[in-house]
Amino acid sequence: MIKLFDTPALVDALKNARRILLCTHINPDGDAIGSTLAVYHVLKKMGKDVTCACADPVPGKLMMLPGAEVFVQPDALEGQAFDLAFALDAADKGRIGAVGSAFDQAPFSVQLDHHPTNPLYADVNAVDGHAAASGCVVFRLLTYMGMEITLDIAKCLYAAISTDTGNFSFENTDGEAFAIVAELVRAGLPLNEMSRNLFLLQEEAHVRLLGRALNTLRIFGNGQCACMRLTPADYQAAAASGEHSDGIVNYAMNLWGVKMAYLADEKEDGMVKVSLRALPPFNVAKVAQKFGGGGHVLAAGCRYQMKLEEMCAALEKEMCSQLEE
Ligand SMILES: [Mn+2]
Repeated sequence: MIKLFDTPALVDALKNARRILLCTHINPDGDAIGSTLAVYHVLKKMGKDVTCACADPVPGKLMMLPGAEVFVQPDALEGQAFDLAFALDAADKGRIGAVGSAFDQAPFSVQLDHHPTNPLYADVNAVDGHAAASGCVVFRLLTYMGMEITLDIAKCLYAAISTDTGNFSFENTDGEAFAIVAELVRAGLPLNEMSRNLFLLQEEAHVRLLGRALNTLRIFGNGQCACMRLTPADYQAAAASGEHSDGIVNYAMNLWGVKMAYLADEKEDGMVKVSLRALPPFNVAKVAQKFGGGGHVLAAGCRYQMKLEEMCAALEKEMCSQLEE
């Protein structure tokens, strides 16, 4: 296990402080909330006065984590003084958003993170750009401190590590991630219940919207491309809003033989929001760029003003030209 250069200094800072502000990044994910809450439980056990803050609310599916209800938003920090500010999973200071002023006002700051681009913005920095999740670095910290992995901590660290590794399927999933989860299971982690909550349960509006999209599924490019579309009428019929389309494009992408896929989502203002996916050697960032968008080679998107029919035809022309290359 990698020993962090700054771990002893981080532990000293925690021991010496009485009032501690824990914070994490905007639009928090499982690693952000899970890592922060794991540290929260440890510090409470040490008798510290701890406040957890985030610029955005905790997402609904993470509210089942023990302690999730203690998070406050930045306005609740006004007039409060802290001895120490501790940021978790925030790749740079801008990522903590409106909690930044409270972070700056603390006389001493520490951070723990796993983003390789982290500029080491705190007084003490426990950063390992090779770790699969901030939750892995938190686990090392607790091991170093000799802290017991309680059931609450196990649940929080599982949420952190499982979400940042795409439920142990992304390229970053390493031996350490599995070794830590083995420890969490030994600590009593209810694996089936936790993974069902995090990865299977969906809102009704999402499933109804998916049903509408699946009805439009079309294959083209000799079976190598697939697409689906959504219109404002679909959102209305499904009682859905924008975030309910997350992940729908994958149903087109995950068909046997398909190499590129898109979801074209017509909006009320006449713009079409497009999500694109690909397998190597194809490049959907190039397709998105033609329409003012961008992203990664294998996952990209754009928003473009065009009639839905014409937009689909234009996208398909670009995708088919890659098949011929
Ligand atoms: Mn992370």
